[in-house]
Amino acid sequence: PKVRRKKEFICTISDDRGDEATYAGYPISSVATPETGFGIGDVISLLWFKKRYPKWATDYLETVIKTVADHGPAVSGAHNAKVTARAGKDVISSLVTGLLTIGPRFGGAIDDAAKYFKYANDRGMSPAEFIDYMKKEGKTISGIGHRIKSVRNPDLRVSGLKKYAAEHFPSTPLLDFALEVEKLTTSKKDNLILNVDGTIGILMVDMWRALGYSEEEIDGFIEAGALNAFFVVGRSIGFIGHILDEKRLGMPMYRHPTDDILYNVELADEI
Ligand code: Q5B
Repeated sequence: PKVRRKKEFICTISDDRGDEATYAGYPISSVATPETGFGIGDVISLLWFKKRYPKWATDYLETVIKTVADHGPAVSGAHNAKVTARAGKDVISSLVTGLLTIGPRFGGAIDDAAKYFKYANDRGMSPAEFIDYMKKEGKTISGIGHRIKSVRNPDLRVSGLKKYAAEHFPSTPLLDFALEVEKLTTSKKDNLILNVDGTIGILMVDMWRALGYSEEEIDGFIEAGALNAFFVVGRSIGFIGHILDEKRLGMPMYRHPTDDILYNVELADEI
């Protein structure tokens, strides 16, 4: 009998063995040129989720990418990327230092927002019970809160995403739940709004449910980190912009002013 050689790698998303490589079965030429009607949302749905999504869903993916592309030079990641570029490093090194700041507080709360809001909603918790549950767990609510945005200074990116969903999604039950949670959190503190990370993650769950995915499949996407990946792809565009800006401006090496640092050093004890 024939014995198949054990393969070291398995690939289920693309194939480069023919004349032309394919994305989930679609030849690149049928995806890449404008006249074929595929956008970057289609490329993502093919390569990340191995499905061709309807236009309302790929347009949502593209809306997310465009929405998170940049939020100015002051945010954690852009700051890191700028400082690194000014230390004379190349685009890739500078980009990576920016990306490494994406995490639970900055830009990387999307997966956990989807996870915890979905968890609460799946179990029929009320908004108040959810807030209580997170408090008991000793966790801040991912997707809630913003450093500068608040009820009085609303985040228009969030308004844009909500408007898109209202006009194009079949329904938004998880967003509706999150907005009830937001009513309670903002009644305690003005800046505890449903933020851009939270809105993206929660609407992604609503999108996947409307597309017919099972709860297990959606949980799998969240556990794999697929949602934060949207922030990574989108914000890379902005970080690269800031890095090129530094190089264009020929900015010198950055050193933080010492008068902005509280030096509080005591003589170390001897052991
Ligand atoms: N408190 C975002 O906090 C921030 C609470 C909370 C319960 C919460 C904070 C937070 C969850 C993570 C999250 C995504 C760190 C944010 C983004 C992209 C961005 C960024 C940009 C872009 C802001 C003060 C008091 C404390 C806290 C309580 C705060 N958040 N309680 N659940 N979620 N959120 N991140 O203002 O009693 O005084 O001790 O961690 O979703 O990253 O533009 O900047 O596009 O680049 O610094 O938009 O909300 O306040 O942390 O000192 O908290 O509020 O327990 O209570 P702040 P903190 P107390 S979007």
